[in-house]
Formats: sequence, C-alpha cells, structure tokens
Amino acid sequence: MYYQPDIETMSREELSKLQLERMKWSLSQAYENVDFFKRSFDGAGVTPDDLESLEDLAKFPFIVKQDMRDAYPYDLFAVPMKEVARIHASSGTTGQATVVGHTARDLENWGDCFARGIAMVGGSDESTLQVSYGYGLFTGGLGAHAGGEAMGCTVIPTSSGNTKRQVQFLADCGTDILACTPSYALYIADTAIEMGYDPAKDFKISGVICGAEPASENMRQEISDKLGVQYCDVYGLSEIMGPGVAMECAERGGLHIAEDQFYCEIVDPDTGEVLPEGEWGELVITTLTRECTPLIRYRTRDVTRIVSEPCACGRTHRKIDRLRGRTDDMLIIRGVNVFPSQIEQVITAFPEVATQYQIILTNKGPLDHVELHVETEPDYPIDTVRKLEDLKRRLEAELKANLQVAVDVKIVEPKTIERSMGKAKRVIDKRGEQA
Ligand code: DLL
Repeated sequence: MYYQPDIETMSREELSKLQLERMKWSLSQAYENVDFFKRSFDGAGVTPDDLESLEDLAKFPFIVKQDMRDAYPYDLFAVPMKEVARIHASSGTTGQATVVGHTARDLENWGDCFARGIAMVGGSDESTLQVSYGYGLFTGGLGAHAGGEAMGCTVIPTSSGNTKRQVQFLADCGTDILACTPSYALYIADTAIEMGYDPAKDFKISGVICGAEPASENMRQEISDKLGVQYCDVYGLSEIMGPGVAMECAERGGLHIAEDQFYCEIVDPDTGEVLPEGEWGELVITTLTRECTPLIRYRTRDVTRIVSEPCACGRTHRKIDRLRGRTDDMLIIRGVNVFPSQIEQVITAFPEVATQYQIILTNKGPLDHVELHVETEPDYPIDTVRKLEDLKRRLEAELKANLQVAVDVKIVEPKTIERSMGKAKRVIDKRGEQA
C-alpha cells in the first residue's frame, strides 16, 4: 500500500521539523558550494542563518531557468565531479540546454520518490513495469526505471517508439503497470485496439503512471477506460529531479508532493509574492536533500495550487492540484487567458471528435488568430458537408461558451494529426512568420 510508510504517513508536525532541518542543510549546501547562490544570497542580504522557520524561505531570492542556462554546464554543481554519478539535460528546444547532476544518493532518493507512485497504483515487488518513456537525457525513462528497481519490480525498458512492439509486450509479458506520457498511452491503446485487442479485457495491465505533459480529465478517462486501468498522474521536471516530485494516489484530487524531499510554494507569477494556501499560481520548488544540484526557490512556470486537506489514503504529504499548464504556454486570445488543456477539456467532451488536436497561432492584422485542428473519430463518419458544418458550429459555440474565446475550428480527416510517442506538440506558433 505504501512504499515508505514511515515517511509517507509522518505527522505534519514531524514532517515540518524534518523539512526545516533539511532546508537549512540545503541552503548551506547551495551557499557554501555554488558561486551563483553565494552571489544571489549576498545580493539579497541574506545568509542561510536567516532561516529560522519554513516561512523565512520567502526572504531568499528565486532562481529561474535562465540562471540555469547561464550556468551551463556545471556551474551549479555543489560537489566535485568525482561525486557526480550522472547528468541529465533538458531538451533545449527553447534555448541553451540546462544540465543537472546527480550523486549516487540523489539517484537513490529519486528511485524512492517514483517507487511511492508505483505503490499508489497498487504495484509491489511482484509487479511488471513497462517503461515507455524515452531513455536518455530526458528524465522520464531512467526516472521510472529507477522507481521500478527500487520497488523490486520486473522492469521492461521498452523506451518510447515502435508502438506495435509496445503492444506485443503488453500482451505477452504480463505488464501490470505502464509508464509513459498520456498522449503516448492513448496512442498505445488505440494501436492495440487496431491490432484487434481489447486491452481492458485481454491485458493484465491495471495501472498507468502518466506525466511530463498536461492531460485533461476527459483524456485521462479515455486512457483509463480503453486500457482498463487506474491512472496515476506523475509530475516532475529535469531541473528539480525528474518524474516523482509529486504523484497521484487512488483517491485522486491532486498529486502528493514528496514533501520530505521538496518544499513547494505558490507565488503570483507577476509579483513573485507568496500566495495564501489554496490559491492558484506559479509553483516554486526548493530541493531539501539534493547534493549535486541543490535549487533554492526554482520558478517552475507551472501553474497549480496546493491542496492541504487530509487525504483518505492516509498519506500526510500535501498535494498539488493537477497542472493547468505553464505560464509560458498560456495563450492570450484577444485578452482572454487560455491554456491548451482547457481547450482539450472542451473538445474531448464531443464523442465525434478524437483526443488529438493542434492549435495553430497566426497573425491576422494586429490580432492573434487561433485555428484549432481536430479529427473526427472513425466511428462517427461525417459524410455530408452539412454534418461537418454542424459539428464545427457546435464546437465553436461550446469553446465560446466555456472559455469566452473565438476559435476557428478546422475538422480534419481521422488519423491525420501527428501522433506523439513523447510529449505531444499541441501548439504551433506561426505568429511573426512571413506570409
Ligand atoms: O517531463 C519529467 C517527467 C518525465 C515528468 C516523465 C513526468 C513523467 P522536463 O522535460 O524537464 O521533465 O519537463 C518538465 O513538463 O515543468 C511541466 O511543465 C511538464 N510536466 C511534467 N509533468 C507533468 C504533469 C519531465 N504530470 C515540465 N502534468 C514541467 C502536466 C507536466 N505537466
């Protein structure tokens, strides 16, 4: 039921004590060993000695993604290279890659964090875990793998890709738990169905551990129904560790933060002020145990809120709500703020429409123009222009009613939007491109 019951069900009082002790250690680890933190704390007029309570953390300056890029590759490391067991790096598609190092102890903690989530979907040392996240510099594959090994599972490291073979392993090797992105889970489920299986009946699988990108409630439901599984949402980011920073138990209603390892705050993305508990804002994370790359108040740009009501599962660690998206993914359509996941939630309520879509942003004069490409489901053939126009009109009306935005819907043929085996690319920004 639990992987580390002593830690996962610790009283709030004990947990706060542990967090404070570890936070003091982490601030010193950063301040004494990393030039960046020495300069940034000194600039703000604070030293680790100024931390007497957890709330005092708000006196310390933030670190942002650009600081990590500037420190490329090793300037944020707090230990000598001899102690660095592995490095990971973010993809760098939006700029210079950011490199993060892990000591052997950091890797062990990471495996433990992910293993807690395996227990949350009912896994044990008797489970077979198929890891269909990509292996490599991306943290998905190796992070989930470490969790499986920590738990003592049989791990099948299929990595992402070769989807028919993924299905074959699910069918033949008795996979209990599948770990991959939600868009890939859906692709695997659809491929299995196309191959003539009914995964919910034919496969042993009982849980999926999906993360690395947002998924709407309808998309999660579709994955759970098609595969016949419990859905566990896993959150993480390469800067902070990788998958396992927070994971969702069977009670749902949010993802338990590994609070013995990470301290979370929610701040106003514009002012940086810490917001009262329960309010939505930007998640800021401080690592409490990381030896190689301690990060103090890292601005994740992820939008969520903290859920602190006690959970029926017995775990005492607070939760973050399911992520809405990233502050930098937020579309501002004629003044209205919209996350792609909100668009997904609206369109996936239409049975005629598949859970695959793309948002194309262009300029029309001075205004942003939003075109939404959606596919029809093969089971709902749209054979007349009138039916097609009717569906388009209903989709546009529903988007307008729910999100107050005018979106130009384009209905495309089934299976023409590119499928993803990792993180799906939902938004294509062509603003600023020459016509
Ligand atoms: O995506 C780590 C990971 C791998 C998490 C596998 C979960 C499963 P990065 O590539 O650094 O690391 O991307 C991190 O992905 O800041 C979020 O914006 C987004 N993200 C991660 N998990 C979720 C989730 C990995 N469960 C960025 N829901 C983060 C929504 C997520 N977005």
